Amino acid sequence: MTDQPSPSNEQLLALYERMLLIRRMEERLRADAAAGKLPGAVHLYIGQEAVATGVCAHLRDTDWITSTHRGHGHFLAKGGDPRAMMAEIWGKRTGICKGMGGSMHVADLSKGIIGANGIVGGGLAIAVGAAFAAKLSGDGRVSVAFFGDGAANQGVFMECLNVSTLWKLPVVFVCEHNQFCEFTPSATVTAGELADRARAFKIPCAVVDGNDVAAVWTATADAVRRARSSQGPSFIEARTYRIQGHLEAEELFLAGGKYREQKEIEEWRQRDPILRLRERLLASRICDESRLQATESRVSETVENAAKFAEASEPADPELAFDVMFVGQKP
Ligand SMILES: Cc1ncc(C[n+]2csc(CCOP(=O)(O)OP(=O)(O)O)c2C)c(N)n1
Repeated sequence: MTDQPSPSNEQLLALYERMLLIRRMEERLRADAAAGKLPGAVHLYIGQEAVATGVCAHLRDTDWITSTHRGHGHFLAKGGDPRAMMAEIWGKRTGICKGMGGSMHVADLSKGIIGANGIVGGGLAIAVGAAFAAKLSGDGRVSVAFFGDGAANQGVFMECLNVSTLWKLPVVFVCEHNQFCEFTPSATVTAGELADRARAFKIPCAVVDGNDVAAVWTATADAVRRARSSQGPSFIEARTYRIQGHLEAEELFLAGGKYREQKEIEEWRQRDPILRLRERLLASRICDESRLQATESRVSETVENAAKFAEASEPADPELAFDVMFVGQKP
């Protein structure tokens, strides 16, 4: 369709920088995890950066997102502070949740990031609740639920589609179909097309190449416009691929078992969303190599700064758990 909006050249450059930031932060975390420096599990988003970036480019600080156990990319795409996120993952008191949440619970209410979530499908109903609040207050806020293809098999997804349609809530469901639920290929546990589940409620759907940030951007422009103009929910299925393991050091869980072929991973590497945009920027002369190098240096500096900050910070205070989580339960 010709009348669909597409990102301007400047917007493409901004999308590139944000994707690169997510990638380089996670590469750093991958190295830190391998070196045994991180206190908990990390589920990396490498390969899926175009989804969070293309979607969040349309959101304001006052809009809400809910995320998953694979939430670093969503946090950064929504404008979360890289230093505070890194320190949180390191379990430090300077972390965005004072080191009480860790990788799977990064949240920043001031940026509308109402939580990554270790419960698969847990963010769906929270996003719908936030959309209900937005509708009641009539303040034009939009709520976005990021979730995986595995989460789409949870019953709560159907409840959310139902109530958000009925009440015309300003919510966008963004399903990141990255092909796997832990060590299980999605195709073996998922019947039919995911978008058909939303179509059954007459929710407008878009199935897009989740490794093409411009395609994600365009689909989201439409969905967010509908949400802001009180036209109810939308569903976007972004087809992508998880390049890293389900979590770092997954081989310890697999104990020699295998759930995918290396060849498949290599094929998807050829469709890397960042390299694809890089090639497009250069081929269409939107920028030259030197500008991309400047972007790379800026991003490296941010990552280095965040990593140093995290490493040098004080560990989280265990006593704080009784003030913020287990209130009144101190033994
Ligand atoms: C309610 C619940 N059931 C099971 C798990 C264990 N678990 C963690 S991640 C995961 C797979 C999730 O797959 P998907 O939603 O596709 O997200 P992806 O890991 O692919 O990003 C499972 C089953 C959990 N955390 N919560």
